[in-house]
Amino acid sequence: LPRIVVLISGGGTNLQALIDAEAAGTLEGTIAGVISNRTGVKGLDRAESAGIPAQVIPHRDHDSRESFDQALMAAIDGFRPDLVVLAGFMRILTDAFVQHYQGRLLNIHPSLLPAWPGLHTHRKVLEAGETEHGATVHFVTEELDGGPRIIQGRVRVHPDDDEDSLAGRVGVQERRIYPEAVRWFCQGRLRLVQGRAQLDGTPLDEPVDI
Ligand code: 3YE
Repeated sequence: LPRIVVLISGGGTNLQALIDAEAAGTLEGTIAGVISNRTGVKGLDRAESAGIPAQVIPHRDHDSRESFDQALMAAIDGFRPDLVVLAGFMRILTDAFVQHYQGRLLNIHPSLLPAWPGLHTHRKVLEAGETEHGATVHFVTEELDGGPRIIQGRVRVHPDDDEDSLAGRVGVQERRIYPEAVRWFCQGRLRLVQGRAQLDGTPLDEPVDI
């Protein structure tokens, strides 16, 4: 089975969705390790409960982004992954890191990219009066939240929504689309070819909408 390393910074709800998919036999890969840049987060308990080796690489132990990323790469490569999955991992990665895992590094972002890259997406969506919102899985490139998109899940914005209600509804979509994208990768159906995402050999000009 393809080996997956999951990077987290917090609660690990998307990690849990991947753990559940593996347990259900639908992931078609195995989570070989979990790495957090923060100690004491709930995602580490989720890994332990599932019997998955977990490690902490605190970014605060490093005085440069390059040094942290090199330590992170060494830890990740110790698990010999075929795929690295960012699941609520909150660090901007260096070009050297991104290039090392080119074509085997995925992220999930809580907006319908290319709309609303960066932080505080639910607040921005509400402030802009948008009626639609969602989540996107994409290949990671040097540009934050700018890599080729793979799959999106949409939600309607309700007139009485606040950031929390919106985050909850978007989270449901995240936990649906991330295991699906990881499954495609593990099946060998999802690839990055000449900087473009391909599913079943067909370039994805638009992400799959489910
Ligand atoms: N790095 C690159 N390209 C990408 N990291 C992520 C996606 C992605 C990536 O597509 N090159 C905002 C969080 C960014 C931020 O400024 N973070 C701080 C640290 C904040 C903290 O530690 O709490 C920083 O300096 O990195 C994953 C999502 C990153 C979100």
